[in-house]
Amino acid sequence: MSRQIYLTGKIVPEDQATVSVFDHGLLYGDGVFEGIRVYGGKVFLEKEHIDRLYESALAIRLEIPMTPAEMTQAMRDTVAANNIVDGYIRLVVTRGAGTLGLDIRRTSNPQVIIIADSISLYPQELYDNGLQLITASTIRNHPGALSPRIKSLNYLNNILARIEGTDAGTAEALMLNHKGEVAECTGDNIFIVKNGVLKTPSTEAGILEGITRNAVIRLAKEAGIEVQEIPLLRHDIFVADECFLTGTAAEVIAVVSLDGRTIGTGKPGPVTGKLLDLFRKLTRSWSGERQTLTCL
Ligand code: PXG
Repeated sequence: MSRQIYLTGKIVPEDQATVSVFDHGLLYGDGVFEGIRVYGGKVFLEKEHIDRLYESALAIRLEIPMTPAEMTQAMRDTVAANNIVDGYIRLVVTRGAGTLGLDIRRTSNPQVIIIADSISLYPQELYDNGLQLITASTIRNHPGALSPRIKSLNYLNNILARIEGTDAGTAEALMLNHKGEVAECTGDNIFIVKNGVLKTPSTEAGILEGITRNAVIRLAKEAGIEVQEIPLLRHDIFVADECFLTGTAAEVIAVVSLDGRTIGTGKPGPVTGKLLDLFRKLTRSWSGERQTLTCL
């Protein structure tokens, strides 16, 4: 069956969901996006994703031509039109069609695209045994050049690092920031566990403030686990007891080696397992009563 796509005001079959070749989203990667999960027919952490989308847009001075409430409704309508129960939403807002120049004043009609589809996860084997990482030589964008906090359509920084991982045979790649500190992976945030304390880079490290990251931090605090958002070095990962990644697609997944060096026991650790369990409980109950996270 053909997918039904929301495109700037209406839901159309995918072969009719087309944008201009003059759209600056295509010409310059000038736009923003979100990747969101649907669990039990309900959009997961809907408000958090909508807020981040509008913040990303504000940061690039892109005016989204609809209110957050209208965007939320359009997203729900697209999920329903595609009968998605457990799946994935890709929300894209482009700058719109313009001239072959950079001037945003000569663009018009930002395009809002919402795709609701099934999702392909990492293979189960990686959840059972953990994944391996390499450190990419491509550093994360300098926050003063293009802030990693903006989820923009310009993902070449991440793609170049991901290629390095693929070449090395790993599913993800670690990116350092311009100071040589651990930033994040190409599409996932990173955590370590050391002596029972959960540690992850803060947003000052130049990372995307992941919504799964924030949910895991809150779940950890609720479970009485100490959480520190602090600068981390590769050294901290090498000597960690456990390491794991968080992301919309990955949820929570253990990392068992970095650059060929075994982390901890070389197997997914107990704190990672507990947090994955808590996260799965949260997502499984999403269509039911619990649709907020309390903040401690
Ligand atoms: N860092 C980066 C650079 C990301 O792009 C995350 C961390 C995790 O953030 P969330 O909010 O998802 O917990 C991301 C998210 C994809 C895809 O199709 C990538 C992301 C999200 C959804 C889909 O590769 N990246």
